[in-house]
Amino acid sequence: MKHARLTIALGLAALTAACGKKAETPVAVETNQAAPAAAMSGDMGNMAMAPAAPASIMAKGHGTVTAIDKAAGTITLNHGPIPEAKWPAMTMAFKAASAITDAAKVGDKVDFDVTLVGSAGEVTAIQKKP
Ligand SMILES: [Cu+2]
Repeated sequence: MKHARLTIALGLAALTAACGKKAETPVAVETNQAAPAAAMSGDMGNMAMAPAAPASIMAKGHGTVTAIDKAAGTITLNHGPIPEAKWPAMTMAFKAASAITDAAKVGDKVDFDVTLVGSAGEVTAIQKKP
């Protein structure tokens, strides 16, 4: 009995340790990026991959459709602030699938879902406001 209890206690300790390690991971990543000297002698192909693509952010927005380019697959929206991306209100073009560019019309007031990567974004869903 005593032995079994000890095993459980050790298991919990291991879990706790794992959590602590996870929290430290971003620090390790930053350290790698701040050490280009070591990478210089290495493979240039890896260097190009090193500046990791910015994380994508899923966000919701509200705005007005100001242009649609079905051939280019873009929709331009005059949108309000998007706090998830720390974006102010602006007018900009987003990538959009044909289902979205076909459904939307210039002048529509819409709520939309958007996936943002850096300064670019793709509208993944759009809903016209009544
Ligand atoms: Cu914008």
